Amino acid sequence: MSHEVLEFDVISDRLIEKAERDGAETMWDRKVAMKAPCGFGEKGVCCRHCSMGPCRISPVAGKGAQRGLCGATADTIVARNFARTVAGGAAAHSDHGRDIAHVLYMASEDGNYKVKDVGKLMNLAAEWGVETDGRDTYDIAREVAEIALMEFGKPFGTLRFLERAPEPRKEIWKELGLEARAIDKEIATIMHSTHIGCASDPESILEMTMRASLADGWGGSMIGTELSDILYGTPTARGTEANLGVIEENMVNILLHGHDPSFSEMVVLAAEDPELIQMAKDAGAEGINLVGMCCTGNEVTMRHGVRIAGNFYQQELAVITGAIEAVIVDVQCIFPALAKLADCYHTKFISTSPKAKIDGSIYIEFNEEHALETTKKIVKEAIENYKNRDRSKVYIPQEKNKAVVGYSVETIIQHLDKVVNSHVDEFNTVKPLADVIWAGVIRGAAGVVGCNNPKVKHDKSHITIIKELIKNDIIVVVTGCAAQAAAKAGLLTMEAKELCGRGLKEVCERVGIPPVLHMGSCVDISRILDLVSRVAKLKGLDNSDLPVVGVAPEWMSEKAVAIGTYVVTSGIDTFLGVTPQVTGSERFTDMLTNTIEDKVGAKFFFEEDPNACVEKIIDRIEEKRAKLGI
Ligand code: SF4
Ligand code: MSK
Repeated sequence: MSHEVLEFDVISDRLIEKAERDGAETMWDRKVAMKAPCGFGEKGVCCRHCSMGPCRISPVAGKGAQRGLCGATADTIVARNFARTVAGGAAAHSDHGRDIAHVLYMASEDGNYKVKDVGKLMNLAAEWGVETDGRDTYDIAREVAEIALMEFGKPFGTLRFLERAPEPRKEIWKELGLEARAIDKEIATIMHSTHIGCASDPESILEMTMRASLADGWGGSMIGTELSDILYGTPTARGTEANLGVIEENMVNILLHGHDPSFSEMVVLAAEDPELIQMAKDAGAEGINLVGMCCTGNEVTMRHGVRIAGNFYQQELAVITGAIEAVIVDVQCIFPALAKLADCYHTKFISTSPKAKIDGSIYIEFNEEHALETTKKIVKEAIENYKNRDRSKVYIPQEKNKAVVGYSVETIIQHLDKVVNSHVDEFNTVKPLADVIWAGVIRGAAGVVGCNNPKVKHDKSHITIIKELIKNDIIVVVTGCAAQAAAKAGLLTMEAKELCGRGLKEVCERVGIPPVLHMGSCVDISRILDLVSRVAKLKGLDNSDLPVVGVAPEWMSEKAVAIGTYVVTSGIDTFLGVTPQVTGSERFTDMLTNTIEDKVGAKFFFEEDPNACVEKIIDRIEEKRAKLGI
């Protein structure tokens, strides 16, 4: 077992040693067993799109196979693989968004799902031209939901939310033919065009990939975020705690992991049920302790303050504490390994989604019609399991940190309003934010997002980059597992202002915000698109003019590649701390890291060293400032 990756996090070190003693296997064991990754796969030059293959291209030019059997070159194969990765990521986010739209469609006054943020519903109805005068809220909600559902398969036209972009950005998309059409259509087009014997021109494959990525960011993800806020409430700033220390010795611990708030909201309700709390007490526990992980952890912490047990790499570690009665999951980012790991302890591993049945798990299907009934049944399973906990196998690290979470765009604007004391037209806008950036008090902004990846010391790149950015007066917004890394490191607190440069520190004090703002889950990167676009529109500029970047220091999922692509296509430079599987094609790599900028005004940077990454980010931000003359 390699302990090289553990220096940064002593908690993990202790738990991995415990796993060894308990005879439990972890990701780090499997990493050692895996040895070196396949060189062809790593460079993206292996194709198995048809059964004449798999074909793989020799890395040495002029030697060995330079084309697949059909004649596909490394450039074609890399481009096709990249496109399919983006299609996979866009499908995951968008199918999540579609599910939320279905839930909004079935919401009712007396049902499990209600409309919590009527104001946001009315705003969206107005944006989409839905009549609201004199109509019942749920009638309006149904019509809005139906329009949202049509965005997935409408035969004509382009996506409605693209209208939210600044005018120059819309022009660029129009000119390049990048305006995304129906979400499913864009994903299907990628799958079709990358079939054997279809597109082989990497330029055109990248263009259709960029268009499909917009169907994620400005389509499925934005629908997911907007409709979740309508149903479950727009997040507001609230306190929580983060890290494995939130697991309680004397309570029934339930770990909630996955992505879909329609499920997690109902688990929160079930865990608050007085009868079930009494049942837990009757079982000898002090109560029920619901804790979150990955993006579901972000969803429930933003809306309910549910504490965060950890991020992606910690899912196994939480089970290894021996104190988790049940891990309950829905979709995405769930290790199938949890089934075998749970068997080493008393933990019940319960999967709930027909889209993610997991071999070896207990399957209790969740459906929205019987939502609360089902989640109560699941919580009961956890309570009944409390008696089976083997106290001799329990070790809960005490480390945890306080955090403030829940900075939706609306909440950020409310905070900014507090410091406005002059013109009425400065209220309810991002003008104060733009003003401090233009004045140079804040040099720029960075969205730090994404996963953990065992190729990188877990959380180390996230934290190194975030700390250096705030030290250099660059305000940071975070989502996904990067947000949880920041929470665990204590960066989502007012106290973190002490780590900032003078300008950012002053802004934090005046506005009353931490220097690192938790904006939610992965689909909530659509909130970042919204925020950046509001600043650009206010200034009559394009996103690409702003001193703003995206960073994914430890990304691993297909969703992250889709995100990176839509962020770049939206005009925002994106820095990746893990190099994507494209380097087998110099041409395609150059397209992503260089020539794409000629088209959309932004590009990818691949930089695995976090300190070098920060230098490049700062250079880029200063370059943008110089161009703006600010
Ligand atoms: Fe080989 Fe072409 Fe088939 Fe890919 S599509 S496996 S390169 S023959
Ligand atoms: S959960 S996609 S590991 S951020 Fe959204 Fe975390 Fe990455 Fe999953």
